[in-house]
Amino acid sequence: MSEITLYGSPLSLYTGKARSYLIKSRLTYREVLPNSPHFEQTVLPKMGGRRSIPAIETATGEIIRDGGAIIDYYESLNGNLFSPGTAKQSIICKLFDVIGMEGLLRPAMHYRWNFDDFNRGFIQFHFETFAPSNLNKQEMASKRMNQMREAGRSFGAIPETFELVEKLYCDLLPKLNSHFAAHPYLLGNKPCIGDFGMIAPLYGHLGRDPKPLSLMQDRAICLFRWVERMNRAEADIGEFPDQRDSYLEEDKVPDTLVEILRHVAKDFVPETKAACRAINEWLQEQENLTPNTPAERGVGMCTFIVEGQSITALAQPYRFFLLKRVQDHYLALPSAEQAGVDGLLDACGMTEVMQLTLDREIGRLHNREVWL
Ligand SMILES: N[C@@H](CCC(=O)N[C@@H](CS)C(=O)NCC(=O)O)C(=O)O
Repeated sequence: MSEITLYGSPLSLYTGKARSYLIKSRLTYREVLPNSPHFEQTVLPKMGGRRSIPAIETATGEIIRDGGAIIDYYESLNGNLFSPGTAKQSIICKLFDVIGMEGLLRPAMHYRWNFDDFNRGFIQFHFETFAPSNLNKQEMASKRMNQMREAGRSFGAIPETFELVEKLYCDLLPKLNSHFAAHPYLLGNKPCIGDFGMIAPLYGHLGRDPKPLSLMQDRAICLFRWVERMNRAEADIGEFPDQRDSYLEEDKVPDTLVEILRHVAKDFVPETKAACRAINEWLQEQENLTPNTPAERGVGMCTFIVEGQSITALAQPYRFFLLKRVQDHYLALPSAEQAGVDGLLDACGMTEVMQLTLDREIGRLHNREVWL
């Protein structure tokens, strides 16, 4: 019998992160859709009132909801196997985790939901598989698909921004490709937490749905190879001369990553600033936000400018829950190491996000992110 049950779906963005981690850790698991009576009766009640995937059920029956929490759980058991220990690499690794989880939602949703001619049948098939056999699959799928289509709009992918979203993503592809032409993973020959964050948008949506998959295969072969590699237990680095299973030496962060981050910063930084402001304003208005109240996915909208274009998107507390981990890690570094990190973040155009904090902290309780 398998040790771990992963509740997820092949097309789910966040499941891709947890799955890849389980695969790379060589943990034995079986993946099932969250639609069984066992899921409804035993798993869901322990998910903190939020029906999201991924979630896992451990061999001892413990339920963990949230891709990041699943990885934290196994990283602490495995001696932080995929967390580099040096200053710059650990900061960059954690930053890529935030970007993967929160910073590429617009292209991920745009390339799924706004190319019906390419994607419709493929997406419909998967959404129908979520429906338990006693329910009307088509009806359930179309209701859920409409909700997700709307979620894409709430992340800022609307007709007015399509051109910009495509331009930013199409400019990102060759930068990612150049990196993965030189290195199998973000920080060398071994995946790190940042790779697991990035695989979330780059597998389930951008590396699997027909439209963006063809774009990736056409324009970014080495990026596509990384997507494959992230879903294989072995290192899968045959095309590289160096076969060692380790991070780059001497805390090296390749220039190709700096290039990627500089590009991502173009919308990640203004969006994070605007979301921070919006969430802090929202917090000020809350008179009765008692400790341990769940932090919902979005608390209102925020507007920001990217390359002269206005974008309005959901302000998501989860971004800051993850970002705080980068900030806390930085603050715990000796000052000499902080100075090195400062120079690197500056070169990446990411200095500002390190200073953006919410007025109230977020923690986790009973499988939910909560306001402390
Ligand atoms: N922070 C969560 C997000 C999970 C999430 O939003 N999953 C999507 C599918 S990819 C989902 O279940 N959405 C439904 C919902 O949130 O209600 C994680 O990292 O696991």
